[in-house]
Amino acid sequence: MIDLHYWPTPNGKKVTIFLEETGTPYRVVPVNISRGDQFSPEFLKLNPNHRMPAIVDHEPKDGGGPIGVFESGAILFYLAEKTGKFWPQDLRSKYEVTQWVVWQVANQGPKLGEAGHFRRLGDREGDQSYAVRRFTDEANRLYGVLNMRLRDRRYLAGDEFTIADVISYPWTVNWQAQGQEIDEFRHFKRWFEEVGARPGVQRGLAVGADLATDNSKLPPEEQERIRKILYNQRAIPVAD
Ligand SMILES: N[C@@H](CCC(=O)N[C@@H](CS)C(=O)NCC(=O)O)C(=O)O
Repeated sequence: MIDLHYWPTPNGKKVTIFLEETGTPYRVVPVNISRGDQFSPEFLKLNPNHRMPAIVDHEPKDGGGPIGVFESGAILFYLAEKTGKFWPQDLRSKYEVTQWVVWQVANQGPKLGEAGHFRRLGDREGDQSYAVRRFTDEANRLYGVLNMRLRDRRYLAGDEFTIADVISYPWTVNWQAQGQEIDEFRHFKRWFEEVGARPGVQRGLAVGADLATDNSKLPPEEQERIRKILYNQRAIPVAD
């Protein structure tokens, strides 16, 4: 059995989509990031970077003790290797997929995350117009990269649905909040609709819907408390 340390955000949904698509049994362990669960001593042992998702596989392939894995890209490589699904292993296909998984975690995730962050912030912390323009433009550039890539292939790595699609899709669901217009990206839109229609993807996206809260509907003091947890993070002191 796999324990999935999870909260329903785009990074978490990358893993639920994989698990639902492949029918891999798992158990959700909620990590309420608005409450600060990511800083608990137990979670820090699993991921010193205090971010979900993370997994613990209690039945690893080598027959040894439980294995913990953090970082969504590493988790998808691990699960794809374990199940033999969505990561073809011939040399050329393998690296076709690998480079797009790494592209997602190094480019699409961080930049779209910052686009959403600064666009939501308003002027609470002063004038954000440069940051909003910078990250909305970066988001636009990255949708352009997907659009160009999908112009002449069905999925990101070719004819087959792979972990490159699994990892990139959940970040595109909120294209409006990232300041984009989907009709500008015709080839991307075709892929977005096709991937979004897969039942496994829909099930994966829905996991934890009961856990999610719309923070913008909470009382102002509660919103402030959550902002302090999420947006004022500095190094955790380490004992000598
Ligand atoms: N590069 C990491 C990013 C994970 C990440 O940023 N997770 C966010 C939620 S989407 C988180 O746990 N945030 C907690 C916090 O900001 O304290 C991955 O791909 O797994």
